[in-house]
This record gives sequence, C-alpha cells and structure tokens, in this order.
Amino acid sequence: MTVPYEELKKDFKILDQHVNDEPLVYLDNAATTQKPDAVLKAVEAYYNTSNANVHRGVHTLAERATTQFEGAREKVRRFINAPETAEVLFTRGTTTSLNWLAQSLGDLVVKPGDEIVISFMEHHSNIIPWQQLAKRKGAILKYIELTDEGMLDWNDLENKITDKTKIVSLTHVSNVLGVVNPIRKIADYVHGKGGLLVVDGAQAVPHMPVDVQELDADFYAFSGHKMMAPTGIGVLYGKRQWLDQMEPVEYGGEMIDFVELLDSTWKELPWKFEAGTPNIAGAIGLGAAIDYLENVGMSEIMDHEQNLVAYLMPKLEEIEGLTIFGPHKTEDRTGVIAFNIDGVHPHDVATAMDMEGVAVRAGHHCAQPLMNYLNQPATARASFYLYNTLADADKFVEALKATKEFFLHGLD
Ligand code: 7TS
Repeated sequence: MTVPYEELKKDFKILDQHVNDEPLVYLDNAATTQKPDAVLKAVEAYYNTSNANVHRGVHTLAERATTQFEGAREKVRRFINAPETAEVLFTRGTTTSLNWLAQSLGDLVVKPGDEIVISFMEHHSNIIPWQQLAKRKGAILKYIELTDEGMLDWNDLENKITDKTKIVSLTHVSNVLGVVNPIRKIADYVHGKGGLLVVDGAQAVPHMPVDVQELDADFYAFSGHKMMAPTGIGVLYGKRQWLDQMEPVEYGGEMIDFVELLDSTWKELPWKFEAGTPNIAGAIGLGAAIDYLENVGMSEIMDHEQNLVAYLMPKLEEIEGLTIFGPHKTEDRTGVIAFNIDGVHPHDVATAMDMEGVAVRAGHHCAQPLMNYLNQPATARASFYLYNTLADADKFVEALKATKEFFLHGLD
C-alpha cells in the first residue's frame, strides 16, 4: 500500500472525535462523505477573496469568481475525461441530473408505446423520474432482473432491451449491493438496439477511475457530496449531439441570449441549462475535492476499498446468522456492504453500533423495489471510503459481534 491512509485521515477534522465515548468510525460514506481541510479552505478562500456573481460582472471579483467557477468545470471535464466543458453541466446533484434528463431527454425522444428500461437495483432517483416520464408519455417502464448474487442478469437484459427501447438508465455501482455494472458492454448493447444509455454514477465516480468516453455512456450523473465536496453541487455529463437538441428544464437569468416579449433564445452549452445563480462555492469545493482525489489517485482509492472488503469478507462470513447482500467476490464490488443479523431489526443494529462509535446506516436506502426483490424490509449498511483503515474494519467487526451478542443473549 503506497498511500499512508492513517496519515490522510488527519485531513478530516470531523473524524477526530468521540461518539458515545468511543472513537468515531464513520462508515456511512454511501450517504455522504466527509470533507478534507483542503476543500473547506478552498470554499472559505473563495468567500474571503473572490465572492461575486458569475458571468455577469466585469469588475475584478466577478472575473475572479467566473474564472474559478469555470476552472472547476474544466477540472470535472478532465476528471471524467469528457471531450469538452460544454458537455459538463453543473446541477444540484445526481437527483437533479436524472430529473433533468427524464424531462428534457424524455420530451425529445420518448413517444407513446416506447420503452424505458431500468433495473431492480436502482436508487429512487433513478426510478421515479422515469416512472413519471412513462406515465406522462404513455410509455412502458421495464426492470432488468438480478442474479442470486445481486448482479444484473445479462439474459434478462437482452430480453428487456429491444428495438422499442429509447432510454436505458442504470446505476454504475449499486448503493446497496456494492456491485459494479459492466457499463461499456451495456452501452455497446444499447447502442446496437438504437437506444440511449444514461448512467447513475453517484456511487462510482467517488471510488474508481471513470472515463465517460471509454464507457461510451450518452449521459452520466453524479453528486459532489459523495466525493468530499460540499452538498448542493453535482454534475450531468451529456454528449453534445443530444444536449444541443434538448430543451432547458429551467428558465431564467444566466441561461438566455435574447429575451423578447413572447419568445427568447438560449445561450450556448453548457449555460443553456444553468438558469439562475449557480452554486459557485460548491463548484469550487468540487474542484478542490477533485484535486485531493487525484493527488491520492483513483486507482489507489479503488484498490484500497477492495483491500478493505477482501480483509473484511472472510471475517464477516464467519459470523453465524449474518447475511451479506450482493457478490462476495471482491473484484465485482466496491466498499458498500449491506447486511442483516438474523432476528435483529437493522435499525436496532445501527443504533447499537452507534453506541460503539460506529456509524452505519439502516433502512431501505432509497431502494424500495430492491428491498422487495431481496425480500427484506430493510438492511443495515456499512460503506467505506479512502480515509477508512484496517483498524476501522476491525472495529466494525468487533461492534457487529457485540451487537449480535447483545440482542441475542442480552447482557448476561
Ligand atoms: N443514485 C445513487 C446510486 C445513490 O446512491 C444516491 C444517493 C443517489 C442517486 C442520489 O444522490 P443525491 O446526491 O442526489 O441525493 N444515495 C444515498 C444512499 O445510499 N444513502 O443516502 C443517500
């Protein structure tokens, strides 16, 4: 291991605290991640030295703010290897990105009787916008089934994606199963049928190298806050060929070229889609988070998380009555581990683990169709990130064992 992860943890002040008299072990990174000093400092420096509105003033601060904001867009472009910054739209997050697509792309390409295909492992933000689009247009929404291990069932994918399919929208990495989907292979298949592929990258971009050209996704959405940036900033990448034809979803300042009484024209990409004052500080924070991630290295981060999972899996498999959802093979997954202890409600598991200072999430993880599919009302979930260490993994196992003992045998 080349990166000194123990050292790197010191960049995150929030992690240096006790919760319920125990050192905090933060394992809820799929929900949101902590922010390093460098990101907080970048946001503070922006407000202290350059705060102004972007794209409208000619005064010095306005120019500085615009340069930094557009500089952040260029960092995002480079980070995901998009061909041009015109194809990188700033949004509030993955949810907004996917809603924009269901509205705007939906209006452009979906007609009554057309088909939209998603899967049983999607987050609600990659279900409901398509569900509503299907209702609005009289289109048909289909779900790809999963294998017993929780991976996309390729045979069923081939059954569901037909010549009638206009849009396929799939997650790159599941926020419950941790499974990584073969996006390039899927893109080739979807394109062969004449459809478009939308990818929900909320759980992928923070954890592995992502190259949108290599993946050949038509659209790719992700959130800043899951990759150490502030909340309220996210990205929608789209191929120019489609964005050019799509209508904006929101109208107002910043996105117009000329406004007349009864009609208006739009600015060029990417600004056509970005109505109103954007989250300037958030974008600058995202740029700083990208610098931090690149400094560590995305391949290193992926290896680190896979090492943690490889270290953990055999220890977890030894615990009787513990069910782990999703594939057990490390190479098929990231550091998201959903689990249940027989006879103990996942909310009780999360509460008891919090007493040990270990923060895990319990619930349906905004994936109710997946919970029904797995026949579970809810699960507990630990999700790891680059600042988690082997010691955190040990503490997690220890807290899990103590929780199981407590609920099954009480204090005696
Ligand atoms: N897609 C996936 C795969 C996600 O995991 C999430 C958030 C979203 C979309 C929505 O992202 P947002 O930033 O727009 O909210 N997932 C979770 C989670 O697993 N626990 O809390 C939020």
